[in-house]
Amino acid sequence: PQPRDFLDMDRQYRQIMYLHEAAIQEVVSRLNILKGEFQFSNDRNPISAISSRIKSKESIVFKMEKKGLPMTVRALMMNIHDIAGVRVICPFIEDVYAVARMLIRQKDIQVVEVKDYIRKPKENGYRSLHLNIQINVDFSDTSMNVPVEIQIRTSAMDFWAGAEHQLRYKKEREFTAEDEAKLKHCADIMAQADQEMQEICGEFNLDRENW
Ligand code: 0O2
Repeated sequence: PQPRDFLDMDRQYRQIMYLHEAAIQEVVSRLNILKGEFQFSNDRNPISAISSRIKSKESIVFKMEKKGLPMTVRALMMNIHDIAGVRVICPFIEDVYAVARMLIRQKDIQVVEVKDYIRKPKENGYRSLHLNIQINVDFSDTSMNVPVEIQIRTSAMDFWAGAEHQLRYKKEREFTAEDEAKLKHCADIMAQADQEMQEICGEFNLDRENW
């Protein structure tokens, strides 16, 4: 490649990142509106926390490599759907589904795929509800549908996923089968706690089926 090609690639990469940053702003803003609405109405809040991230360059390259894809703009846009990531933490399991419904019914949000790792946890015990959506973003002279991965989970699920992620990426020590089993056991404890908390929530009449 010529030096000018490098400049072109860099510009295209920054453009793609900007598109996704704009989409994150849209989604986070809608979630903040919902969160604020529940604060205002003095009801309990199904949203405890909202965070977001743009996938790092390293993580993108690693994923493209894993999928055996060429590092082109087209391949990137077609195959990596979690460049923009938004995470929502909820107190109770049913809140996770309630928040998902609130998002899905919004106009100009299209659901591309739902991965329910709560009803069907991953083998290692990972639980979370993933919504792969496209949100319409207006720019100066055009509007575009941009993909965003929204992960919605309880605090217990988030505690486990955060800790597991840290351990998995520790370079000093290989992840053994025994580690996997111990972590799976912890995931089961979290799932049990979530279940019992949900039951208590029901007993206090805090379930809101029409949310
Ligand atoms: P990071 O650092 O969060 O960016 P696809 O996107 O459909 O090609 P993929 O990547 O398997 O396939 O999608 P999936 O299953 O929806 O998972 C994507 C993201 O979910 C991961 O992103 C993690 O954030 C989270 N995740 C999935 N499985 C696990 C797990 O076992 N443990 C933890 N801690 N998180 C998990 P990345 O790209 O792996 O990482």
